[in-house]
Amino acid sequence: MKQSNFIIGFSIAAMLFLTSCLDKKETVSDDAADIPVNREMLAELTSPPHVPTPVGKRKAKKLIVKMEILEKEGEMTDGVKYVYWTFGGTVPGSFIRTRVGDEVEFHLQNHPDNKLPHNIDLHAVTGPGGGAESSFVAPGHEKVFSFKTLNPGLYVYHCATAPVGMHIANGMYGLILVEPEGGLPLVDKEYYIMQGDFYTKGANGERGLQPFDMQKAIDEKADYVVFNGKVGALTGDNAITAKVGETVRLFVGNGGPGLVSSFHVIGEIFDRVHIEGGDLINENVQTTLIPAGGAAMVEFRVDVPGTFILVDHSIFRAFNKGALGMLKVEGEEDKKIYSGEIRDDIYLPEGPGIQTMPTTDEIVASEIPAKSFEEQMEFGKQAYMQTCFACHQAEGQGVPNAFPPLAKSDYLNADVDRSIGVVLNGLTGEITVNGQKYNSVMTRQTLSSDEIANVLTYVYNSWGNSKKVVTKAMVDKVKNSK
Ligand code: HEC
Ligand SMILES: [Cu+2]
Repeated sequence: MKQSNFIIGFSIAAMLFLTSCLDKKETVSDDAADIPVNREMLAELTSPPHVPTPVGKRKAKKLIVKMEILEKEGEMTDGVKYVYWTFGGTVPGSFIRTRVGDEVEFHLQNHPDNKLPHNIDLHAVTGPGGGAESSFVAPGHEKVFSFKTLNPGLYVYHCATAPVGMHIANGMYGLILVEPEGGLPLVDKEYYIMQGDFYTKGANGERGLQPFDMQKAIDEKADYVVFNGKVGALTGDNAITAKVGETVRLFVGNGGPGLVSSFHVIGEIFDRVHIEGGDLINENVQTTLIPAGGAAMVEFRVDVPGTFILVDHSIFRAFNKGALGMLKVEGEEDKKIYSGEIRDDIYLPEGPGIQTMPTTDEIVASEIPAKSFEEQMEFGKQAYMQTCFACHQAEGQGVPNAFPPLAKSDYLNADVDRSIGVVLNGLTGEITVNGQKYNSVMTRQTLSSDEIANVLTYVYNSWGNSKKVVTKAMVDKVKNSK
């Protein structure tokens, strides 16, 4: 009896001792208030997708941040204009990089040409409104306030002027990083990416200057969901890059205003994720959830070359609303890690097994050649909806900066044999379609000569194209000419 009392007493004491130790650890942020600052420094601010130099071992400082608000017209996607409200002239706004214990003197400048007052709420601030109450600034004015960075992490900042949702929807958000003492571990490449949803009077793709649509925003029916403020901000020539063997850190935020992001990189696994931008690290992650008004630090090593597609895995947003970016990795292939296509076999479930069929010459049993133009169109449409639709879209309109249009395509219409070749063999490298450059990959389509004739006849006789008829003989001629 006595002994067990003693044991209980002892373990309670031990627990108290342990918890008081844990308490110590968790009050790190209070200690940060006492970190002394020496000297002043003007903060380096960068536009997305770039980030300022790491803080490394530098001591805490009085860090002067000068952030200018600009209301300016930009392009949401080809032919679609939008008036963005910005911190620093970009969406997302300039990246701010600090370390724990810095005393940030924030200068918020509202350009005299702007029409509206704005302010800033930084989630890294401990204080009323995250700074919003002290920073409300009219056009042609500058407000100054100061705060000490107490908690390390990656934080969102945004405008909080009424109607708050509208200011955020127009692009008023960005990221501020507070590095821990000694800095984050160094990596080879760092990039800044932020998702946002946009609501326009016209439907997705409707041309001209599109005003903000409050009702759609309230209903959370986004016309555009994009990375870095516009469709294609991170694709083609704007893709972020790395070399095989390098480590990459993405500072990913979500401005919202309405939607959460299921952030994923096709063909990569995140080695480490600072969940919600905080201290907790999860490893070996496929998709990380980034709340509206939240962030994550995502780290991985790139092991093989190729184009890796960044998406919001709420996948219609990626392929139909713009939430698609690219990471282009150059370097040596490693067939151990990824083989590439080894064989293309025909699989016949009723047959004796898998038969090797190196090319598409042979005709799949079920296929019957079309007897008339109408039948070619009908079969062609079926083939289109099964194979081409996913990339080139229902009306052949394509996806800006990713998949070229087939509708009214000058590239398609200029040369039938070349187009047959594209479907037969696939296509890589830079091409120009209707004045826009594409530099991507179309894989070889496994279709028979008849199917290729039908699908191209359908494409040529749809969406304002040149109405050519493609026959099996024409396809075979191209096939045998190489
Ligand atoms: C996996 C996505 C994908 C699929 C499926 C696909 N394509 Fe493509 N296609 C592309 C890409 C990407 C390019 C541009 C390649 C480049 O940049 O070199 C392209 C280019 C083309 C071009 C030349 C450029 C133009 O716009 O005129 C034609 C013609 C074409 N595809 C036809 C087809 C047809 C017909 C099908 C269906 C049988 C098809 N594609 C299926 C992705 C795809
Ligand atoms: Cu604002």
